[in-house]
Amino acid sequence: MKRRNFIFDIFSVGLMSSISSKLKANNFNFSPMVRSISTWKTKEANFKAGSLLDKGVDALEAAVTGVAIEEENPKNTTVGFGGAPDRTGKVTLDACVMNHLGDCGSVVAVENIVNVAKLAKDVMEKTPHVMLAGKGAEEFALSEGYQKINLLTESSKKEWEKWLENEEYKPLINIENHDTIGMLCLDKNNNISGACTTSGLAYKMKGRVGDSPIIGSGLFIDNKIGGAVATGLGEEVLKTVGSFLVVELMRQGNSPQEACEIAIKRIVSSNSQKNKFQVAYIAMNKNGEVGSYCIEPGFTYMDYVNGENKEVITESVF
Ligand code: SD4
Repeated sequence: MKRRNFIFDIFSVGLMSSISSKLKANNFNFSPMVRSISTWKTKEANFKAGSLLDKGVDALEAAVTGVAIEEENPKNTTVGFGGAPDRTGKVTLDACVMNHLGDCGSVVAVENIVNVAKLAKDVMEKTPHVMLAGKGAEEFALSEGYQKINLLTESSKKEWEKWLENEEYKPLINIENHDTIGMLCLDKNNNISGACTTSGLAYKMKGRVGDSPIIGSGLFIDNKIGGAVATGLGEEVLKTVGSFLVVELMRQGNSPQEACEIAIKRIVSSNSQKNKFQVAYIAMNKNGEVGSYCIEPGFTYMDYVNGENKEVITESVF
């Protein structure tokens, strides 16, 4: 190599690394931050995920470990163990996961297994399929060493028996009765992944499946753009493929906040029942910016960033 070229090479390498560290210092298109957001008052779960991200755990592992806290919490009657049953008294769970590579896994209408988000991850990683339903999902779980557990707690059973007296199905979903957990995590490698897990709507028809385990409705990730998760009346989220819509709106240049607002307003404008139900989205983009919007007041989400885990009140249409 000629001396001039050699000097030029050394100079250009030095210049590039100084530019790159300036970009990093200014946070320009580079996000060494970690962040975790999750639906409703899922404080402990979000803190768990956020602390794992801080330790360098990857986004999907952090999300699945975080949401497991709610799946195992008998007091959360919308997720996992202690979830409200369908109208025949059976607790059936739905969950899905999606990672930064665009791989996803899902389980629907699963009985007797607590950690269904992890099960969805196992479907993604250990089977040639994306979705397993009912008995097939349960058998797969048992073959993977999951424990068979009766998910109906005494208190959920009592509530269901009370419900049977009138059998009125009015899923007025809001803070009083809902805490399905959808979680989005951004890890140290600037990868986004997510998980969503629920027992669905209390006293739903046998066999009913909502948005939560449906990729694109309950959860969607595109690692080039960002991710979104939904909670609320699943039927309304399914009709607009809600989480996919939020991510596509971000792709078109909208901020996470703007994307959630447009997607929620689309549901409201095409719905004659308008304020009779709740739907909420939370979203995060590749730069770690977040947003959230809902139909009815009352929805909050957890936000872990820089070691701090805060509850954030979401603005609503009404
Ligand atoms: C469903 N979207 O099954 C879920 C319910 C939910 O908080 O989010 N509850 O329709």
